[in-house]
Amino acid sequence: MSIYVIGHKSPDLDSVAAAISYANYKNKLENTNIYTPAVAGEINLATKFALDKFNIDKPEILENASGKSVIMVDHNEFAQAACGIEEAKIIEVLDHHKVVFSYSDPINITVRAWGSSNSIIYYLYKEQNIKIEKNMAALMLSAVLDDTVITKSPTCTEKDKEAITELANIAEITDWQALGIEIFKAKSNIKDSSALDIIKSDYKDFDFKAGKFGIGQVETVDSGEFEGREVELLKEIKKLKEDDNYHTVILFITDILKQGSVILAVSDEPKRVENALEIKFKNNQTYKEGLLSRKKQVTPIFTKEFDK
Ligand SMILES: [Mn+2]
Repeated sequence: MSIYVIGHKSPDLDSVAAAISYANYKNKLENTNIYTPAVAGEINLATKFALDKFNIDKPEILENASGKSVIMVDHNEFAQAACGIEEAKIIEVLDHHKVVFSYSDPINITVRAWGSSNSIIYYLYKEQNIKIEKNMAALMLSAVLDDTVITKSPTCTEKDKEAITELANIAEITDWQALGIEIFKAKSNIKDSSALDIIKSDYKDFDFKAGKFGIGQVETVDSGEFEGREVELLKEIKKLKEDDNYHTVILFITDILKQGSVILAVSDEPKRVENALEIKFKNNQTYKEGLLSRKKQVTPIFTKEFDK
């Protein structure tokens, strides 16, 4: 019997790396091999880059979690989890997002308000004195760099910075900033990506009282790659909204060097979205200086406005 360790749908690098590193940790801790990393969908460009670079296998895709034993990592909302999660046996949760989790059985839940799931997992390895292989450390480091936007994100904590320094040591990577830039360059390489791939590369559903929200974010070091694709992206956003009955679908194209986001949105209540984010749309798009983090600067505001 396998226990699947799995991150959220539209998996990002932290989510996939957490599945791999936490399964490895649990297997070593319990001297077993029942913990199997899995992904809830196709991996994105940053994830592919890191897995290829550090020679780590892509986890299998778990199409349906129904009837399976599962550890949820890097998420705790059923709206973001693999299909069939309602009928899965949940063993454990490890995460760094706002908690909306509720379950019928007592289980272990590890949540820290840190910048990356892999920072938490790193501290567990350390606490238990479990050796981290060089390539595993490099993958975990990549995930922390990605989730904390190379420490520039407002979500980055001292714990994340410590994890970065120590993981870089173990991985024998002297210039972790350069690795971070490489990861974000891989993400910006979207020439061959369809509009839907771009929207879904880091995309989360939220079930608010006002309705279902889909919030996508692309972080780039070269927003020029996205210029001229706004119309095509908006067309896909509109289609997604209609097909899946969303209240709002919104995409943030965040330039981490310019420190701001282009925002594309289609909503049942665009005025409320404008007021909440203190923006003004023109043809369903706008730019917001200083907006970098979905988790810190968007989700709390939307929860307050649309989940009351
Ligand atoms: Mn994460």
